[in-house]
Amino acid sequence: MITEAAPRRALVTGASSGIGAATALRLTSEGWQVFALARRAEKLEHLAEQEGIIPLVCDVTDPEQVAGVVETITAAGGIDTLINNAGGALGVDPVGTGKVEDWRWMFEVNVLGTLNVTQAFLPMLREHGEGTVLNVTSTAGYTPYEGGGGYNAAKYGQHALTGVLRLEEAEHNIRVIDVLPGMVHTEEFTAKRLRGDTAAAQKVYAGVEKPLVAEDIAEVITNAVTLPHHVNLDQIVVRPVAQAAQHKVIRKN
Ligand code: 8X3
Repeated sequence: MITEAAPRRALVTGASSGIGAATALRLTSEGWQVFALARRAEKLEHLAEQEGIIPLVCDVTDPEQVAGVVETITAAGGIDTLINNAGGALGVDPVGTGKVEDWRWMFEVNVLGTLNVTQAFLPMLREHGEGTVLNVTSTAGYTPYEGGGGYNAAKYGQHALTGVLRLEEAEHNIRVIDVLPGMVHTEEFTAKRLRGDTAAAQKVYAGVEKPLVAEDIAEVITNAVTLPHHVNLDQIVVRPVAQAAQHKVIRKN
């Protein structure tokens, strides 16, 4: 008798735009069922139309809201894969003058958001028997750069959390993957970091012929989570060719 394998099921946080939205779309195009999580309902509308995507509104920094999402997803059949993508940067100030509230926000969303969602879903992933956690951190998580300040600190923190989780959860057969993107040209990331200064945001990518786009990272994520479960790509650093290192970006005029 031929039986069809059950579809894989993932939760993607920060799914309303950029890497998160592209990942939700890419996974569903491969037959996955995806719970797409974001803070703002109206930003999820475009995904709600996609077959295979179930949008869920939730702020990952609020443990009560996250607990509600666990209930909803449990009732809907659960997940085998958690993709912690929610995060972001705010400001490019030097350490000497950086704003504590910016640092706090970055720590909340990148580190504590990942912690909240991971803690909430670990029992489900352990019970599944072949769970996967994939955290989207950043090259800012292992290379400091001027103006990186709070973002570097937060991403180093999230990167460390990811490494510890891999060590602790191996005995529960949960693989833990760290994807560290470099320069990715998305609608929101740099605009938010530069507090809406879109002209300055454009300059970040000026002359870079082919920065990465969200779909590139979505492809990397999809490949990593669809490999046989015993294959764990611990850390995947993804940069455009034009960004050989944080400080070395090839720009053409
Ligand atoms: C984004 C990469 O280079 O802006 O996470 O720090 S970078």
